[in-house]
Amino acid sequence: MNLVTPQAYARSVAPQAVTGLPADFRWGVATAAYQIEGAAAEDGRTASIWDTYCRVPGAVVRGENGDVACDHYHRMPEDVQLIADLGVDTYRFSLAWPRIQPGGRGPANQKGLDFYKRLVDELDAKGVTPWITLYHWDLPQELEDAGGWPVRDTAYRFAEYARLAYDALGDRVAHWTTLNEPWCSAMLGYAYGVQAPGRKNFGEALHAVHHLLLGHGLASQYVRGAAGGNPLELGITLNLGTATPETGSEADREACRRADGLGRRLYLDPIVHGSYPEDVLADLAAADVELPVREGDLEIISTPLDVLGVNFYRGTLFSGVSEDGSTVDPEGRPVTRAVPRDLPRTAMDWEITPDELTDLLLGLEDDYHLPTVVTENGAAFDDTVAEDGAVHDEDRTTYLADHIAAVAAARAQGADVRGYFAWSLMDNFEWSYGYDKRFGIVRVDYDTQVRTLKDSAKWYRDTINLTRNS
Ligand code: IFM
Repeated sequence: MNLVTPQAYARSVAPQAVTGLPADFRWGVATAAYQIEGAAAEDGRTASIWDTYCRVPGAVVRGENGDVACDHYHRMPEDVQLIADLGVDTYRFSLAWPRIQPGGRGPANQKGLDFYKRLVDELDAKGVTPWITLYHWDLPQELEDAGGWPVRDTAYRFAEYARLAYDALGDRVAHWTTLNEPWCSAMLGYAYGVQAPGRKNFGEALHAVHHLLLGHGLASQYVRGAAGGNPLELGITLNLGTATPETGSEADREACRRADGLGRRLYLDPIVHGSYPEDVLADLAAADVELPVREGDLEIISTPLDVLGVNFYRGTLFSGVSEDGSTVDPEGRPVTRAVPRDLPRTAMDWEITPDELTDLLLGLEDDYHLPTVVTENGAAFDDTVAEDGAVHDEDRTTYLADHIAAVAAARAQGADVRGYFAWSLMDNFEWSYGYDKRFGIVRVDYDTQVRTLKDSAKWYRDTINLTRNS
């Protein structure tokens, strides 16, 4: 197959190319604690499942880890200045649970809280709105040792940690996201074993799904109650894609139903409608898996939300038939096969499908009627540094421009999309890929920790400026 290379994909895009977004559209950049902070053993922080997983031989490219990462813990004021210089309204970051509540139990660690208080102070001083994610994958190792997300108690531990965080920062921060991408925590971490904690058990992964959602609901209940009259925008962020059938055949349509069921509806139906999708429960029952739902759980999980965070990277074409023509796999399970398309790809080998972001946002509007913010979108490309130190990442600029245009198109057709956050502010620790994949609009030289605005960052800054003043 002749797959289009990033070089062929890139084109020169002017900031004026983005039209149709209102002056009050929310613009942001996003990061996550373990990916940027470093200072892994400082000021009382204890190990998370990622600190442990990174030490498993072969788990992470080149055996890398987040011990130092972008050293953001020590360079935070300089990084906030960088964010302010980009002209964004909002900075989305996550709190490190093992920094705030070492070991996942007991009282708050004041030094951990103080770091985030200083961060919020810096953001306030620069006029940038903080948007907190409570959990971006760094479960305290002690809680994993006690069973991790497949165990019900972890949901209650998460709610307790949310209480500590909200009590410390809730009077100054209005935007709270409970979980980032629970599908990844559950499926990549517990079913496929390619992310921390690296288990491979489908049944346990599905128990993790329910307990993540329960933790989300319990934390949401607390935050809603504690907010009182304080301004609050509460949400959850999901990684979502679209599932397109390769043909109109029953098998391909069924494959899409299954993929959409396990990837999107399994999370959004209980959160928004208060029930798990019947067809997914039936598929799970056929695989001998039952969700550990107890009376009252679904009421907790469906605690009202103000906003849905959407992380979009790609859509997928699905077939219900394997390459050898079978509709079942060797274990007798129905085939759900991603079919590669002749499309441009990023350095992650992910297809670039901006039109499917429009489709996704319109589908969410139809099915769930929630205001949305694209809380992550961006791309890794193999950047090169020019002789003068600049990074001419036309491919990334093209990617951002096409996806922002896709958001504008969705809005024009009725989707209530209120913001867009670029992933990521700066190059960082890309989980199992280590430092190999660079998603930043700002380059990080990991030897010197020097930050350099890539051309995409300058384009983003100018685009925001133009949109705001249009
Ligand atoms: O880097 C990750 C992020 O932590 C979660 N969403 C996807 C990004 C790119 O893989």
